[in-house]
Amino acid sequence: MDVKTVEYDFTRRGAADMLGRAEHFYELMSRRRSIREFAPDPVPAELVEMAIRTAATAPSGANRQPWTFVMVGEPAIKARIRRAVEDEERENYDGGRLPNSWREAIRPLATTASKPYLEIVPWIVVLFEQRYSITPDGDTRKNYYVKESVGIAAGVFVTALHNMGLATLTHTPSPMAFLTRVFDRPENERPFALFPVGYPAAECRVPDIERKPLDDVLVRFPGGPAGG
Ligand code: IYR
Repeated sequence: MDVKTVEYDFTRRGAADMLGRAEHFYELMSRRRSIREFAPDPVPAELVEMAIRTAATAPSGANRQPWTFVMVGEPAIKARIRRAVEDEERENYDGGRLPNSWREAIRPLATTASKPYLEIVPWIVVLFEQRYSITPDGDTRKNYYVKESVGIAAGVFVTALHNMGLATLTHTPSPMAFLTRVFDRPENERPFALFPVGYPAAECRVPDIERKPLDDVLVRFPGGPAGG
């Protein structure tokens, strides 16, 4: 094989260190919430860039890294996004486009078509998936497991923001095709999700919802005593 390799720079830790780090990280992540009430306070661009840099470390099919992050701080564009999102969401909520079962499912979140935070937040990050790549010669090249790859990058992004003390909302305004036009993105890209990024408003409240207990999300196979 003529594939070039380099040594993997990996730290092997002791058991107590591992458990301590695992518990600390769980405590941190279990406090993360999606929020819909943001403070207008500015956030240095550098912090959002670090979160994007971190997100872009995600694994991806054939290492194609099939993602593009667009970062918006310009008030006029944020206002345009808010208008377009609210127009679509009014169709969903008030125009009857949301099926009743879906409406029921999101009722505990108390969401409405009104999205003022899209203008209040210092940044909006729009994540695009690259359905295929375009080479410098203009040829197209297939990407692999695009949704899975971009989904993992989105998870790392949300985690990086929370770890540095910022908050976000994973938002998939529906439909989101307008984002391709707003940012003049090429034909190979599709919007994947939109993330308002900032600090929570001082009076920020979140729905009183809970995470499933471990035993509801974990199947041990074969079964038997926990930790066995
Ligand atoms: N897109 C709408 C509705 C909505 C859908 C889901 I799934 C949610 O978890 C929350 C809301 C909106 O953004 O309001």
